[in-house]
Amino acid sequence: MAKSLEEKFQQSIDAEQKIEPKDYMPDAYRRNLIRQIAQHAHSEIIGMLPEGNWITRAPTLRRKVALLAKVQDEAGHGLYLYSAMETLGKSRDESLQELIDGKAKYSSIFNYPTTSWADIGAIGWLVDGAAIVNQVALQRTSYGPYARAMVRICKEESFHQRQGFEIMTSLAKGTAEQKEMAQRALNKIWWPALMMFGPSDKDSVHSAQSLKWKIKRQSNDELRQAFVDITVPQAEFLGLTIPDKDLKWNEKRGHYDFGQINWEEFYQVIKGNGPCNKERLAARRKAQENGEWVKKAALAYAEKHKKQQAA
Ligand code: FAQ
Repeated sequence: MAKSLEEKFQQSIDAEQKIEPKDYMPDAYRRNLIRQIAQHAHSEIIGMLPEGNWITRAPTLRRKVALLAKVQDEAGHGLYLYSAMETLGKSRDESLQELIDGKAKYSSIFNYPTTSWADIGAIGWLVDGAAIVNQVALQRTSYGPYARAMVRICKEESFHQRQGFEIMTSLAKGTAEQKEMAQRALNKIWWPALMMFGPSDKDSVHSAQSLKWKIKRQSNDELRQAFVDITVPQAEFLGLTIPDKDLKWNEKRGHYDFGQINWEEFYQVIKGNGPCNKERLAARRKAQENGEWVKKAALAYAEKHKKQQAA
């Protein structure tokens, strides 16, 4: 009996062949990818805000240049991701509108405030560190344009992580007050960083199908565990304490055991009730309004250029 299109599609996925924009794909695969890539792109753009807040207050010119470059890279990541999403037929304008209307999600982590310079170090170390663990796996995602965007993004994220870890090293090896700042930042960002990997596997809505389609290559809990295992020795190197009394090496499992995540907090944040959700969306809305004239001018110029080429 002839194989259905869906069966052939799954066969290509199982054979590790990349799906490209013009290939057949089930509608649900397309919708799921658009959802995940858009959420990812929005995270990059909203993610510029907490760190952007500290560019003018970076303690040295060297720190300022590095932070400026990092925040600019995040805009670039947003751009690659929106472009990958557009190959699936969803326009960037429509997707951005959903973000500023509060209908689209972006990573929960960016709804926490950055109140000290140490928070900038902890974001680079932990947030970019978590992003790398997730995104290294996504380099092997089944959709070609998303996988290729990830390769480039991972290279840049690794610079970001080192930038943060270097800030944390300076603070942790500095005065008692500086070490205390670093510890407070770790206390604040540790649990929200673990939440970045999404709900536990038993509560994840999309994981089973996404893993079957190889959109995701590892489950939320597997990635979270990998992040904990990588990060604990880094905290030890810094002489800082991870704020989890249940954290301990489990010889039998070959992994660290860790405490319960506050899922109530996670769901409140993704529902829009985190400490900075309203502020983040207001900032995006303002940027959209202020940039409208630039967009119009650029589009008018492109149109004029097209007419001249055609004449
Ligand atoms: N925050 O069924 P699942 C960065 C939602 S890195 C908010 O498990 P899925 C770099 C999820 O969308 C951060 N919402 O979902 C950077 C779904 O809701 P929906 C971005 C979350 O997709 C660093 C519902 O919960 N990275 O930005 C979160 O299979 C520094 C059920 O969850 C990515 O997006 C959350 N933490 O797994 C930038 C990576 N977790 O859509 C600036 C790509 C879950 O049905 C500065 N994304 N939800 O309404 C992924 O790998 C996946 O989408 C997961 C979630 C793992 C995030």
